[in-house]
Amino acid sequence: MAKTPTAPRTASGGPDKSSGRNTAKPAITTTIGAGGEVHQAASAQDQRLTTNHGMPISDDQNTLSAGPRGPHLLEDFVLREKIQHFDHERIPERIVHARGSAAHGVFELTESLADYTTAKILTEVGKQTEVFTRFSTVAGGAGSVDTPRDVRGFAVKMYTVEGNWDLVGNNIPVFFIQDAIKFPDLIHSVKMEADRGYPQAASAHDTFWDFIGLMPESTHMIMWAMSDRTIPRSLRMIEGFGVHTFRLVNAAGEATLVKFHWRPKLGTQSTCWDEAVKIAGADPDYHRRDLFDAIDKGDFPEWEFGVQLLTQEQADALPFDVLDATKLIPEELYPVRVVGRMVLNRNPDNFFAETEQVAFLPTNVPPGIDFSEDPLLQGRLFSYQDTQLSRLGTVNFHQIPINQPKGCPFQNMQRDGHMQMQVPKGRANYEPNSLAEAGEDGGPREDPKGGFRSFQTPVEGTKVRIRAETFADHFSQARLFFRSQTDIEQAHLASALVFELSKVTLEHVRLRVMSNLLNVDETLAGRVADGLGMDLPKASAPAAEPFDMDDSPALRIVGKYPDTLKGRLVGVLVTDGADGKVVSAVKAAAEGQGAQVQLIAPKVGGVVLKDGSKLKVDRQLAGSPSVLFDAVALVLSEAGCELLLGEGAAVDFAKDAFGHLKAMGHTPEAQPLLDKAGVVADDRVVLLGKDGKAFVAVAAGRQWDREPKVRILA
Ligand code: HDE
Repeated sequence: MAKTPTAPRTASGGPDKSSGRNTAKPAITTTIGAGGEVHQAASAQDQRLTTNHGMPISDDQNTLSAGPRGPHLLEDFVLREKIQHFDHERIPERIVHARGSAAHGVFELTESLADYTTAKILTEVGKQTEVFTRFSTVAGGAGSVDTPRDVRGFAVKMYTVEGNWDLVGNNIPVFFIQDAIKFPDLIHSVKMEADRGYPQAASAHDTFWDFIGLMPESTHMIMWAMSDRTIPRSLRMIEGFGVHTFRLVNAAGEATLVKFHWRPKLGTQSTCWDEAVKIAGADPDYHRRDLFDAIDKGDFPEWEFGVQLLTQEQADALPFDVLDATKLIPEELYPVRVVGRMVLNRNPDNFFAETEQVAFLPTNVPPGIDFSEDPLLQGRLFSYQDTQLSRLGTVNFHQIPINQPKGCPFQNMQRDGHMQMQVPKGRANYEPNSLAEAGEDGGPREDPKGGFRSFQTPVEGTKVRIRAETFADHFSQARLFFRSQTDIEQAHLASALVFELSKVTLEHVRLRVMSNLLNVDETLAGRVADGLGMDLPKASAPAAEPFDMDDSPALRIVGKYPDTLKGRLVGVLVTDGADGKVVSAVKAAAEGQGAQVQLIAPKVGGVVLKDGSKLKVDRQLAGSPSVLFDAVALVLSEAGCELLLGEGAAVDFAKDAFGHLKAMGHTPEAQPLLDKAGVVADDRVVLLGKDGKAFVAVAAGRQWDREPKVRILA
């Protein structure tokens, strides 16, 4: 039986960040071993460096050699162990979702779903359940950048009292394909091309669009993938969706169909495409850093947890099949009922041990939650367990601390295997057994009542390889998505298509994609064709005639997010001779609205203000382009501005802030720089007053009507 794993703690009770390092002042470290035994390291003696087998090391700087200038000796087990361990540090990265960032937190239920499910996590209001949530990009490798145009994974492991519940979702509620058997093809097509090994983390290339054009079922997801959803501002600002239809099963054995949703309290927010591209160079770890920093500062990201519930009869009455993962259920038809919340409040102590080794399994559901027959989900139920075996290398991956159930014990008759960490006692490794009759421990037993039971769906059929006819409509919901967007979002979506297809070198591939787009919306197809400078082909023949649905405003981002600076970063560019009062006023005003503020100067050592005092700054200008901030203020002196006119990084700072539609506050002395950068005053370009109020009043959000002045959209 496993004991609850406990993170190493210092004597003061906080996570011990220095554990295992040679610190000047040794901490008292308490750890609980796999067998439950408590280890305490209290003295400097116990802080000493040892081999993996506990032998104290006298010299970690010099290899054992035959004389000071002689060859190394094979007997140096200290060197061999260290180098050999290092040689084996890497494990295979995930085939998809390789690049991820994660955090610990809690889930709390706010409304009981006891009428629908027996799962305790969904019935015990107020109970806090530990969670570990990993966000990811899909296509890029583990070392790729954070801001490609890509779907984001949103995987939550909830350590419930009835076993782990892994809700392994994405930030988009639908998927590219309907049947799991197409997944390897989809992923091969989007990853770097097989012969040339590029592009990394980008869908804008031949093979991806070739596959997409030939798979019209992907069209709805393509609408989402080309929308601003795939260039998020922050992982704290993305939605999460379980994607598939699942079942909730209540005490009477009745099932209700359910879709799961996570909604960020900060709203769903995005970057501009040009901004995302530039962030990739300026800070490849943009999202990872943002999440880590926010949690580190105590600014904990939070999501609402919601469900869409419907009976089988209600599902049958819909004009699409709820088992088809390329379809969503419009919230206007079945509203999202918010029944809980998740707060991420602790960064991982170790990236590899936790973020890399966490293994999500869609098969992890507590009793009372069950799968549907969605053919994509059915395939996933096999794939995840399987992939962990090659990634983590053993059937015992569930014993890795981050994967162990924390809310309850795990115990069964499975034994041995690579990396067995437990020491099971006794000889009851089979069942049934009658060892208890002789006074021995007979081990755990099945629980026919409380244990997991599959919902008894009646099933009958002929063995076939066939796609259900109810899956044939590939375009109606793509149309719904496009037509439900605001003008700004439609323009971004069309421009994204133009950008991606412009990177496609095979003309017939572009034409085929456009022939599918014609079935979505003729104006969209026309705008894309125009942007590409190509004639429109004939529409492809749809497998089922698309139909119009009522717009779903819930599918928009623009206009929906809260008008707040909370969770946002404001950059203040200062020069020598600047007015310190203005700097302080802007900082106080922005912080008062919940923003973080960073000061930037031409030199990291800081600036000398107008009154002769020295001001420390956080960043140096060349390494801090405005793409890293949500709004910027330029507090320049006349001489400082004069100097910056000859500094490309300063001109770009202003030009990009304007081009990315951000709020800009400035002192009158900054005007020459704004002029050089092509900044034209509008509602979000304001003079900085003594109190910073005018600036913070406009600092949240973007000046959308500026966009047509700075770029040509499709
Ligand atoms: Fe995954 N997916 N997937 N996927 N997926 C993996 O599992 C797979 C799908 C998702 O942070 C892999 O542990 C198949 C849909 C996330 O560790 C692998 C199919 C959705 C993560 C795998 C799908 C997802 C993965 C790779 C088609 C949204 C990252 C490493 C049937 C609902 C989890 C791993 C993390 C990871 C297979 C489709 C989400 C290979 C076969 C649909 C968030 O098992």
